[in-house]
Amino acid sequence: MADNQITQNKLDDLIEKAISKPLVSHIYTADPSAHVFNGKIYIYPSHDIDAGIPFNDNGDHFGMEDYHVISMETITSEAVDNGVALHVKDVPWAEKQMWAPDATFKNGKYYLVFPARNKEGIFQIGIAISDSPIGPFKAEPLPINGSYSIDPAIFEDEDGSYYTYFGGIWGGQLQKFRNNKYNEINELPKPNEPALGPIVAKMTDDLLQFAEEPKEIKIIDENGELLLEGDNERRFFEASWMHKYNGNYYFSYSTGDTHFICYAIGDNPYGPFTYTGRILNPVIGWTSHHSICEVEGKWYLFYHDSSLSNGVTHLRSIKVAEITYNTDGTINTINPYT
Ligand code: FUB
Repeated sequence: MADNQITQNKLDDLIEKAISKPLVSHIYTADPSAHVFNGKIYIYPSHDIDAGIPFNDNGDHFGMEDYHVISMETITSEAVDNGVALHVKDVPWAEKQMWAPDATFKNGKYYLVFPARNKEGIFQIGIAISDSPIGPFKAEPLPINGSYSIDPAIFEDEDGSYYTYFGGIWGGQLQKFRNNKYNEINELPKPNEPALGPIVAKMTDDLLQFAEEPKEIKIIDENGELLLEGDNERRFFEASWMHKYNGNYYFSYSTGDTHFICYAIGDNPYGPFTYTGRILNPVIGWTSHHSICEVEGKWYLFYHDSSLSNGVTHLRSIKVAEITYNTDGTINTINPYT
């Protein structure tokens, strides 16, 4: 939704009709990655602040500096802010812009995976470790070798393998990379060319490095053709997430400039994934970002909007809504303002 084009009356009406309230309202939060650890819900969001940087297409106004972990005893419980879990000043390789993180658990340790710009202004992805799901997390001295771009989502498959999905175009810099190599002259494909795909890499056993060369994921249409760059209501923009439902792999993502959360289904973690539909219609605010998590046998979409800040696009709030599946495995689209 083009937040700067909406009238105040329309905004008030949408806020009134919102299907969910912000989970926390004392700070701004976004990009929620939700997990259940030991029977309790933990949400790993970005922590939005007003860094005083003017709005641009590069997302420079998203000047976040730290992460807070939000926890909930149950899906209807009060959401608790557990304080600063990691600050950019404690990440040796990072300079700024602590964007959308995720977390996972293995062998008694919790791993926060997060993007930030390095001292040369290039986004990379780092790991920080804690004994507790709420941190504090200690950052590794260097980013993951060969990592780039934004929005990492780490997925544990049923065989115990872990995969990190990542990437985002425009401010997320994915268009500067081809075959995992940076070149300043690279730009987005033309509208009639295949869109850039998200990237996936299996992780090493210690979850600190990629175990393989990252691979570009194919998102195809119903005829098996790659989605085109001009197909911006369906093509990948940012905000990767992976979940498994009834044995199928659901890759979900944001279409960015058209503001949908969509999904595509495959039969293995690498794809190809066939575009299937929309999970979430546009929210108040430019960005849309989500995670999908099963809690006590029901499935939930964690997402954000800018209702609490009255439409300020970089001051967002995390929310949750139940998602439902049809018998054919399709997901019913959520309209965030009924
Ligand atoms: O929060 C900063 C950026 O906005 C994220 O990395 C994107 O997914 C979008 O939500």
